[in-house]
Amino acid sequence: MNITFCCTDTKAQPWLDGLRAAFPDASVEVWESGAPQADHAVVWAPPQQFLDEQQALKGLFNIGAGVDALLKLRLPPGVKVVRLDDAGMSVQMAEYVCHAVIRHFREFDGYEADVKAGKWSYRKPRDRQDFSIGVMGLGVLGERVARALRVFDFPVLGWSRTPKAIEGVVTHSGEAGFDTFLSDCRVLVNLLPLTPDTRDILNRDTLGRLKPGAYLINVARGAHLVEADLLALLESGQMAGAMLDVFRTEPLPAEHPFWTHPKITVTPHTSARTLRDESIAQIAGKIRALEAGQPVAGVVDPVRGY
Ligand code: NDP
Ligand code: OXD
Repeated sequence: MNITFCCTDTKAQPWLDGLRAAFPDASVEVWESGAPQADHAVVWAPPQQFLDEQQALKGLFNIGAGVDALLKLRLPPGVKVVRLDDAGMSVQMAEYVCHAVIRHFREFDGYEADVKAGKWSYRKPRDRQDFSIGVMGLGVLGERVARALRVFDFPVLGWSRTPKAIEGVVTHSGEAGFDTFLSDCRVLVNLLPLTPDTRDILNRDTLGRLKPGAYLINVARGAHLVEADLLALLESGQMAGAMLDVFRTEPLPAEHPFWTHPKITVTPHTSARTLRDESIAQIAGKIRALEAGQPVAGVVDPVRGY
């Protein structure tokens, strides 16, 4: 078997070592132009040239959960695009979102500023029942996040394309459920995949339908958010703040207003990192299943876009 590795911004050697250990009889090499045809590829944001040259691929294994960068490309005929299923990401996402929610709810930024100014001050406890949190996207990551938030007794709502049942979470689905979902949220967490249906979904209209003083946590993709609309809603006081991990341009350009905005906290696309060992083990299992003609979890539907 021939496995090729083509991952932008990724140190190749540890991945090659792990994949070679999992498949001692296979050839596992970093892709270069003109390389022999491979059976499977392990990829992150590969160039179009890679796919144009590797037309015999059976499996294209993305080392992340989001496949938007991959689905923009022309794919080899019949190839299965396979995403990472959790592989240690959902617990990280739950940590990040719970941290963001609690930091905002408990006003820890304000306490930090007071302490820096040598001030011993109290803020009035907020009403938890008035802090309903809506999770957009109830897939592998969104469901874990919704369940984690319930542990702190916040009212939690969820929104997905098709109906879902999650204990303790009020769920809505599709276009029909979107308005009720939005109007019941004080905090909005975005965990949707980036597809033609979800691009720009966080905009002046949708964010404006949240409860007054709303807070946004975007951990999915930068292109979900119309950045100028968020700035306008923060300026008008309609929204209270945002914690953002993803941006339309990454790295976030030096002159971007988000860096220094007093109501925005930014992190560098780090809310749920790909964990190498877990990912190699998962991809190896999926390659074996595919080779054996068995069903493989996490196969992407290119028409649906995720
Ligand atoms: P999944 O594919 O498992 O889940 C996607 C969810 O979104 C599903 O519940 C799906 O509905 C819902 N959905 C899709 N389209 C629509 C729509 N048009 N309207 C309403 N709901 C919709 O994805 P994951 O949970 O694994 O990951 C989500 C995203 O998180 C990834 O695509 C990626 O972009 C981002 N991500 C970000 C990371 C970071 O570090 N910042 C790390 C990892 C992922 P249904 O259940 O009905 O299919
Ligand atoms: C992913 C990501 O999609 O890291 O996995 O953003």
